[in-house]
Amino acid sequence: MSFTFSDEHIESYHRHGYAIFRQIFPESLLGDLRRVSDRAREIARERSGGQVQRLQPVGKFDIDQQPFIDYAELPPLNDAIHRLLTPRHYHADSDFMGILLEPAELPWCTAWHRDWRDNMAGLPLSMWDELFSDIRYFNQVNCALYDDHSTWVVPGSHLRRDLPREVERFPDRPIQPPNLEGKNAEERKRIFLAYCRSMPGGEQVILNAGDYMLYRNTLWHLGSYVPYLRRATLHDGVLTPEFKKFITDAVEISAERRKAGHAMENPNR
Ligand SMILES: O=C(O)CCC(=O)C(=O)O
Ligand SMILES: [Fe+2]
Repeated sequence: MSFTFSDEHIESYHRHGYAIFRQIFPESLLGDLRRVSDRAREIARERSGGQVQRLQPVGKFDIDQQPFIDYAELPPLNDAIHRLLTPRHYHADSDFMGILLEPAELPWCTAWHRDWRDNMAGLPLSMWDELFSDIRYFNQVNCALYDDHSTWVVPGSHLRRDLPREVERFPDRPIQPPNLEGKNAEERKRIFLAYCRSMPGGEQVILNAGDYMLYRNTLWHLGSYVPYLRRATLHDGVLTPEFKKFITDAVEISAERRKAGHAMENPNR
């Protein structure tokens, strides 16, 4: 059945920190987006090697932009975003939208993190902490062009700071990903799976091709990647003018403060 927006999407977003608009894409658009994502993969690997995680923003590269424009304009998607958030929220900003890709050679995963808090060295913690529950900020998208179960989340963690069991699991900053050094592909997969599962309350998100997941990036989450499952997942922000300014400022401020030797602050100390 094709997609229909309902109150359950709103409820899921606020309660769990994410909502999935299942099968919101027409087949033809999915095909066009897959075609340009092949080009994105080529460019990303040429520039950054086979283990590269993403190409971002896609608007900066020599790729046919028409499918991204069609994605940006898709009426049922814009309607769902506006009903779930507000009419001021918009997606597919060409300075931001990217594509997440599978690695060419070896499995790996990111560390468990909350975006802008645990993955931005140098950014003052207060910048994140003050805006943490403000719905104008921190809305993000993974939109799967192929089946994708790379992403893990701790549902509901966007509603609160860290629980004692999370502090106990990750007492230090920066949070380390699993150590995969010197391991073969099979061992890496096994080790990272244990790491994903070691987070209390962590759950793997299952997206099928054509599913659009909108989530609070203040959730605890991570990405886990294997070379044998093709991945092309649009990685987008649902922005407001305020959030766009935050992103620009945060990138600049963190770079300056890193240069000045500021380490990552520990929210639990
Ligand atoms: O690959 C994913 O789905 C998540 C990636 C992520 O959380 C990140 O790079 O900050
Ligand atoms: Fe993230």
